[in-house]
Amino acid sequence: MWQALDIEAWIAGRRSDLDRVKEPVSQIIARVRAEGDAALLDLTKKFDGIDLEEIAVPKEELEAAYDRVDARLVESLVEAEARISAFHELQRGRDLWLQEMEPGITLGVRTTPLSRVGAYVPGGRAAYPSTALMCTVPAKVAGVSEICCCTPPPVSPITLVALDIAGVDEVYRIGGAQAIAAMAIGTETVPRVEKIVGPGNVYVTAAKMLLRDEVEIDFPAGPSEIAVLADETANPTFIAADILAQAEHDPNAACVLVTTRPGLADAVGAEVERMVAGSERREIIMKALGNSGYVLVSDLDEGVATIDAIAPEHLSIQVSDPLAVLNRVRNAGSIFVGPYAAVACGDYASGTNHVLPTAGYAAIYSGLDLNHFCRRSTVQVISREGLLAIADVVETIADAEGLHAHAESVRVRRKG
Ligand code: HSO
Ligand code: ZN
Repeated sequence: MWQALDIEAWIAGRRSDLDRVKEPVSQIIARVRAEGDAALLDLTKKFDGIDLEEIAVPKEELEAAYDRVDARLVESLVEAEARISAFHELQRGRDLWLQEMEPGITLGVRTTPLSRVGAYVPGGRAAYPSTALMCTVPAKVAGVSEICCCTPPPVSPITLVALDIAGVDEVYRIGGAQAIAAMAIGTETVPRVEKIVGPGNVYVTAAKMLLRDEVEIDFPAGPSEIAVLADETANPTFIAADILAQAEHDPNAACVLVTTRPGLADAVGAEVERMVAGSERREIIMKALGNSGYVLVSDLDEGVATIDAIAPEHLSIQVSDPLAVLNRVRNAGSIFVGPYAAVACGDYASGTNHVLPTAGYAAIYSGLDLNHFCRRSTVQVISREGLLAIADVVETIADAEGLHAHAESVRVRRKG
């Protein structure tokens, strides 16, 4: 079960699923575009097996959900929200900064939140109140004025409580590609949004990618992944536990151990086998382990290069000097440093975001943070003195481009 991986083939194979579903997802999008709510109701019947009476969850249902959720869980969600909120609050820059670059020329940046965003929160196999918080709390902190959420029915009261704690404005009982299409295009019930964030299965991810002309998206966030970079000092039980924690998400989850020590790969394999035997989610884990395994490297330099090639969603660094390695790794969605940084801490409650790029996209995208919910405008304040200081340069380049009206727009001001 625990196997050595041909890492190049493994990397090459993991994006192929998206192409396979492009055709059926395009058809779903076309139906939502043409038929609006009627398509949502029909597709929900077809894919979720549910005859929806209403697409929108009424406010009273959100409030009533608290009575159906254990008090300790409500408290934990409140505590997790506070930590996520605090960490994202730290990412807030100034709404406006201005800097005098030279006499008469002041430049700056003004940051404003998006107006309306949509969060996709997966359901199906399990309820994900943690994802409900991760998608919406940063939007709230950023100051987004309207936050809506789509999640597949039946919607768990736990998810509703989390969405209420985060202060979400609207919740819709729609899942899959049809939910992404509804938020991107708009229907009678679901007003369109400016940006969609949140993880999902391959259909959700394909819909996000296909609708990029119409809506801003965060990044592809599919089945969970972990890569562990470990040396001889690592604890095989801790590593196996982290591997199982991500493997239990999804049959398509993937876990890779990159190690300098063959004995450690064997020890982790033995621990994984021992732990999986007692797991409730054994079947899912076994399938995920089929996409997982270990890579032996000759030293940490090769290990770091291997991690960069994988660009994992989560990286766990289990070596004698993990902070030194931290500085050398470039591609990873979220990095967990040292033996006690269980990935589950970031999944739920330390405060970092668990909505992260997967399938190697960590090489080019950053995980969900405050920046995803803001846009920036550059600003310049130029006086006559400042204009005279750059007039010659602007006019000369504008004339060279043959754009004489540009040059003239500066020249006329020299006189006035
Ligand atoms: N590890 C998942 C997030 C999650 N974990 C939700 C538990 N619940 C993807 O990063
Ligand atoms: Zn997780």
